[in-house]
This record gives sequence, structure tokens and C-alpha cells, in this order.
Amino acid sequence: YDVLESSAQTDAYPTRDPEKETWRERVDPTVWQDWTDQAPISRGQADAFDRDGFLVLEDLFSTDEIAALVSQAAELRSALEGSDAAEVVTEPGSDAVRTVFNLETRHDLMARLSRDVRLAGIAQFLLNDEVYIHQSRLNYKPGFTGKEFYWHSDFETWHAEDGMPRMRAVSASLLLTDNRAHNGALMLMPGSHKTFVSCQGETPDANYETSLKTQKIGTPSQESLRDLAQMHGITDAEGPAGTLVLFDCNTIHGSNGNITPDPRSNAFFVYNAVSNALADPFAAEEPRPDHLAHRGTPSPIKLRTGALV
Ligand code: 6CS
Ligand code: FE
Repeated sequence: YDVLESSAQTDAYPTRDPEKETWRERVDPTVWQDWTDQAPISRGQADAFDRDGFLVLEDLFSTDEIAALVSQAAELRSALEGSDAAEVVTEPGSDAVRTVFNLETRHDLMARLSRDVRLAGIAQFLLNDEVYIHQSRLNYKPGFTGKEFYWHSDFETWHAEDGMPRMRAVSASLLLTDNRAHNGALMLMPGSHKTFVSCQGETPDANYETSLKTQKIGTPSQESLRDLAQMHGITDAEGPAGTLVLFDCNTIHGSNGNITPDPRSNAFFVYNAVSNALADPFAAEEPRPDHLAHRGTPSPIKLRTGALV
């Protein structure tokens, strides 16, 4: 791969060249404002997010709140077992539910969670803007049969296929089971968010129909991943149910399969800055459906405080 400097023109992050992969420098900040004592996270946490591209926060939610969310997630899952809705993605090779999209539209408690100051308020601070939900999902990784997610940057897909212009989005994953290295916890490469890996390979039509089970296009080459892992190392985002994992839209991440008896699940909300609303896709013919990427004029989230239940 070549290593090129980027510039903030019409397409700050060109990707999916049919011929070659390129490393480009990130032109956007990670933390979009200076820390003050009004911030919802400590100075050390803001610095860590800036440096690593992620942050793991424990003890933000009470046991009652987590119990309510866990039972809601289980209900949603059993209600959608066997559903052929486009918003429900099954595991490769089985009918087990892997992902349910549009989480906040399915239940009041999930809607309330999506607006909570502990998620959306931190996102607002990091992005220094009002925020809206770009995508939301429940991720389930069943015991024994849960399959891996290969290494990728979310932003690469959101830019190429959804038209997200700049790196001004953050994902909040609230763990609903214990997540450990052994049951397929999220793995992240700390510091990888400062490099944009412009991936090789054109986007096939309706790529999302297969990429949500097994992603092939928009993933870095093994050569790039080897170099990134050597430069940055790999961190397991472990924690008990109730842990919040925040990560920048360009942090390289993935997860292993789960052959343990212990399922792994999380509620996942992507907050995008309202000033970074979607344009036409940068490297795909058609935008993806709305349940994968909310389009149109964004309606900013009104923050909620206090207990969820
Ligand atoms: O498609 C998405 O929006 C997300 N899912 C996958 C498998 N890769 C890119 C992004 O994280
Ligand atoms: Fe991802």
C-alpha cells in the first residue's frame, strides 16, 4: 500500500479504488473541543479517547437499569426469531438472530436509552455538536454458534456506502452480558483511528445484503492489518453487563466467534454530528436502506437525565 497525505476537499477520504489500497492521514479531530470541568467525562478519559480512539466506562448504570434493558433485549430477540424483516440479520449458516436494527423505534426503554445523557451527552461533548442517530442495533452473539466480525473501520463503510462526509461520529455499545475475550468481546486497535485505510475493491450492488453477515469489501488487507497490529497492538473491550464502550467511527475493530456456552450481546447506538449529515454515497451506486443509515434532515436528540427505570 501507498501512504498519502489527505486534504479536506470534496472527498476527504477516497476509498474502494479497484486497483490499490492506500493509507491516508486523518484530517479530522477525534475530540472536537477542549476539555473543561463542565465536560461529562474526566480530562484523563477525554485524553484517552483522543489517543486510543475508544473508552471503556463501568458503573454508569444501576443494576435495575441493566436488568430492565437485558429483559427488553431478550423479549425483542424472541419476538423476532424467524422473522424475515430486512432489519433482522441472522448468523451466517443458521437462523439465529445476529443483529436487529432500528433499536430505538422498537421499544420506549430503548428510545429513552438512546437519548440518555450518559450516551448521547458524552457523544455531544466529544463531537462538539448536537447529535442524531445514524444507526442503531442490538448485536447478539449466541453461545456455541456466534460467528466473528472481521476487522474493519465503520467509517470506511459509512463514507463509501452511506455518504457520511467526515469522521465526526461515535459509537456507544452498552454491554448487556458479560463480555470477555473468550466469548467474542470487541477487539480494538488503539490509535488506529488516526489512519484512514482507503480500501481496495469496488462496492458490489446491494453489498449490505451479505456484508452484515460476512464483510469482504471495505476491509483492510492482511498486510495493512499486520502493520497496524504491530504499531498499535490489540485491546479486548472486556467488562461486566452494564459496561459502556465508546469508540470513534474510524477505530479498527473486529471480534472473534463464540464457541463458549455464554452468549454475548450489546445495545449499539451510532451518534453522528448534525453538521455531518449524510450526502450521496462516496463509493457506491445507491445509498443503503434507511434502517442501516438514517438519511434526510437529522433531528437532534434532546438529552434525558435521571434513571431509565
Ligand atoms: O454495515 C455497517 O454499518 C457496519 N457493519 C459491518 C459489518 N461493517 C461496517 C459497519 O461496522
Ligand atoms: Fe463495526
